[in-house]
Amino acid sequence: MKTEIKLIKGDITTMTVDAIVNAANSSLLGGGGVDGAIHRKGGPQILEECKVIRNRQGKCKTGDAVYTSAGLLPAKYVIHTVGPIWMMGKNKETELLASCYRKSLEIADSLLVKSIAFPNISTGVYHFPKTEAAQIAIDIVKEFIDNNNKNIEEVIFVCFDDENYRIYENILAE
Ligand code: AR6
Repeated sequence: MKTEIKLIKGDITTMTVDAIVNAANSSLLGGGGVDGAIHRKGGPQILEECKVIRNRQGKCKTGDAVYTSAGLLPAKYVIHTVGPIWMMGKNKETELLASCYRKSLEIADSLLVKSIAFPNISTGVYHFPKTEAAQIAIDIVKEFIDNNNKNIEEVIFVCFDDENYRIYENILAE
């Protein structure tokens, strides 16, 4: 199977795909940025399911991922992953961000997801440098497609800001 990697500029909550990924925090109880938009537009169902997960397993660790339904959103699932807060590279941020992408892809593949959309995890209020974050995201997606993927046919990077869009455009053109 040939899996396609696509790049778009826009709002991930509008994506009609099997799964969208949320840049959540370890509480899983919502926040600002893309997380806020997903809960706002997806309605209370997503938060209810997040609370069930919290009651079962406690907080979600940085670098880990869980999934819920997508409530009122056009997607089927929301995969919530917790990116690292940038600490000048001293806190295993690179490995943890790679883990976010890898775990999200593993969950998606196990759910038989064919299309998945990622935001630029950790590059907002968590301040991960954008170029490095994009390189990690693209590397992990390519590695997963080449070595582990069974079901995913389309991976879409959804950039909300122009800077991230240009960075992804440049790296993907290489
Ligand atoms: N669609 C796609 N991307 C978006 C959207 C959207 N609707 N809105 C923002 N972005 P951030 P983080 C982009 O701050 O850095 C939350 O409060 C944005 O331009 O949402 O991982 C959580 O609860 C940026 O490139 O997430 C956590 O506490 C990217 O999404 C914390 O923020 C990520 O920015 C997580 O911080």
